[in-house]
Amino acid sequence: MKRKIGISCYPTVGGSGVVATELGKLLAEKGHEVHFITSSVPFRLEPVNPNIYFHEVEVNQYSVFKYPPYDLTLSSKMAEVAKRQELDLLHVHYAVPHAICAILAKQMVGDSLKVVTTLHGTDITVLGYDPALAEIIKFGIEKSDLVTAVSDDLVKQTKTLLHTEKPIETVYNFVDPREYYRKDVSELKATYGIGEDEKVVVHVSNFRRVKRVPDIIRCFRIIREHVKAKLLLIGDGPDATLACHLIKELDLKDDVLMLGNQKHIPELMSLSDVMLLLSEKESFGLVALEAMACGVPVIGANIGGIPEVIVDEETGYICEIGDIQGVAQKAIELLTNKRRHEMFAEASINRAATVFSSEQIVRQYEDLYEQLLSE
Ligand code: GMT
Repeated sequence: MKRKIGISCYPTVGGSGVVATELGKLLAEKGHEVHFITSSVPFRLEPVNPNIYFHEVEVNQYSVFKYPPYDLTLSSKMAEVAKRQELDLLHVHYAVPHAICAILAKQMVGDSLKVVTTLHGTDITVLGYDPALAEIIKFGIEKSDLVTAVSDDLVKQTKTLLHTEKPIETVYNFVDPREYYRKDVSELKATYGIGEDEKVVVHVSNFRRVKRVPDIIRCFRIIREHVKAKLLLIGDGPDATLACHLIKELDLKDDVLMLGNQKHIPELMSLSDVMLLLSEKESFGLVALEAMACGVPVIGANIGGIPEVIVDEETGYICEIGDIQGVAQKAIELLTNKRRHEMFAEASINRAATVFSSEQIVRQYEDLYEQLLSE
């Protein structure tokens, strides 16, 4: 059945915003009416689709407020859009503030409006430890009509940390195979000044401390001692300056390309040979999946949802956090053993297409919506 769905997320660069936006786009393609209710146009919301609407949450500044009331404005906007457009449900990404705002909106609209909350990680693995926020996160989860999380590990962590019995469904993140596949980019490689004979190691993140970008750079130093290679660092964030200093200090300037935030991720993945994702917190690791879909084996940390995405010794390797030497050795092995690299690349593509295909995951969300709305 075609439904009217409101979606709220953090619209800026980041896995949760990407997943929420891609989900909205795919639901719209399938004929559902999708209303994005966010502070700005989500950055991946590009193609035109008559089923997609955007409602901007504009927070007015009043001198009586020390802090602009974003959460209240969002709740009010959600309620207004839900009433006007007769939405069936609000699918919100992150418990705080989005689930809380949706619950408030539901109180304004009435019980027929359902609230679906997807947990992406940081609200549990970081904010969940903050005593000032734990209670409200728990409230947001328990009062939602349906809660999903992006990995089994996140489900487990949420239940343990917040002491909640609320059923939480795992719905994995996904990639759209029409966008994420290995492309022919031999010319592009040359435009980046990367030689035909050079291997490419890639890392994509928001350069927060938890991503352990210095570990990536230190690993690359060891890799480069054995293999002719370049390191692509994609993304930006608090540790970008630290990364620059370390690159200089380790005399790697000529072999590291710091590209900042980039839009054409499938093309950049397609010129890469191995991805490193060595975070100390990662509920899923969407970038690992994006790499796999483009035939790039990933070496990831044994943390959070990463081992649910990467199959150790099959699509990549799982290493312990901080094991720089071990990661470097695995990377060198993959970059120098052509047969093994081909096997891992093929297995990565297959896994992305079977376990994490957008078609399958979007259907899973649709089935959950239907179950909820027919209760
Ligand atoms: O990783 C981040 O810092 C960004 C964060 C977000 O809100 O986009 O990512 C979280 O959600 C992604 C999409 O579900 C997951 O792939 C990331 O693993 C998760 N990040 C963390 O758990 C640290």
